[in-house]
Amino acid sequence: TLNSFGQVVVDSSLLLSQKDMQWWEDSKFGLFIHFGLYAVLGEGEWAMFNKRMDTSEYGKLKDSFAVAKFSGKNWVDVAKQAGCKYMVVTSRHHDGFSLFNTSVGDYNSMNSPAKKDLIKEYIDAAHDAGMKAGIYYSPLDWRYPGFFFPDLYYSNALEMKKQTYTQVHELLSNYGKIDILWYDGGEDNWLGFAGLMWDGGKGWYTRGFEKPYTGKFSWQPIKLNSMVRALQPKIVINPRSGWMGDFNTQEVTLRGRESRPWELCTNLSQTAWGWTPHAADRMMSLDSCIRLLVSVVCQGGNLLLNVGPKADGEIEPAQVQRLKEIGNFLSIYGESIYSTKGGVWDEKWGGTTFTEKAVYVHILNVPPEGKIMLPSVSKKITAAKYLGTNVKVSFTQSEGAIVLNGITNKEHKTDMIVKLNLK
Ligand code: FUL
Repeated sequence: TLNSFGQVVVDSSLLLSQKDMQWWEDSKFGLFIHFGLYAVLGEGEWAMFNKRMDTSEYGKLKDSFAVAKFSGKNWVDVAKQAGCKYMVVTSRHHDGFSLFNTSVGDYNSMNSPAKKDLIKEYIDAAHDAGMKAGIYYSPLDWRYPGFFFPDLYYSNALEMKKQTYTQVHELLSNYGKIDILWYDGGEDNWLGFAGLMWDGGKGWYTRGFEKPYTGKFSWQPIKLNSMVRALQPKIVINPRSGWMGDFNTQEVTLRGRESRPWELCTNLSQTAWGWTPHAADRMMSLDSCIRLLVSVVCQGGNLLLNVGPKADGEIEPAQVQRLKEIGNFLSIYGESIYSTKGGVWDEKWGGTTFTEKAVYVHILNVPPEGKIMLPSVSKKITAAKYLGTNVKVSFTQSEGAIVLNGITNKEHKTDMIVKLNLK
């Protein structure tokens, strides 16, 4: 259960039960939304850091944050049309600007021309639509010089930590039921991060690999998440607070099957998580989206696909269109995705998903001899057809194996799905 930084606190006492995780595991597909001041600049959500902007310079973006086209309902509608069963929206990224009504300072959307609590509008709309609602929150805040060096900048470290406890408390108290808490940048080992570190505008430091930080300025992730469980007992928590969380995250690169629930997050546009002017030009094709979703689900994971709305709060029509196309695929073939378990996976041709009643063979590449061999199942196969058609597929079932024959690319689609009915 190592995270991408190599370490998380492994402690299973706060974990949700399998039963309480079931809806999340069945969901398979979620919509991630990165929105904040960075959308105004259009250079990605890391712009403040990448351009070495200090808070007063970057903070000016607040005056243009008007979100004239923002509609929480619209975001939720887009997710629904995409076939997503849950959403995760940034309430505050590493730049420290909050999209909600908070008692911590005035660096938030209430004090911008937007004059609204975007998180409230989003959560209300999600509740109305029966969409599972998740919140992304970054404990890490670039506004605090020395964020990488809590042992050198005590007061900043303490303030940042206090802010995290207060804001997480607000987010989980003020909006009713929250289904997912998606931390980011709260791994407890910033001191172990190698390379060049920005000290909030005061200068740059180089640090080598060191041990994870567990000193007194640590977030104390067990304590933090005990508070979370007390406020929202059934909330699904990711591992980026420094505690292992209820599932593992993979980011952008698909690493494949894991021994516990897992989710791949990636971006529809191959630019940045926050909006850029090139976002629509660099979107994944529909084929790539479907292949990715199928690859993830055959290996037992969830896909959390991101879009970054424009500064005015609108998700670009071209991106909405692509999401709808995915939704269209799911409206026809969803039974082979939702509420299934991951089966076999073979880079060469594809993989399987299964339920009690069926095995779904996802053929992403037609094999040369038109033949696919699968490990056998204890139940009897009563029929084999291309999903959504009446076209039969010839097969044999023996004790050792299932063999599908005569698979051709005649009717090749991105994902040819053969449904094997089980009895
Ligand atoms: C990363 C962040 O640094 C990115 O900006 C983005 O939010 C991604 C989902 O997680 O760690």
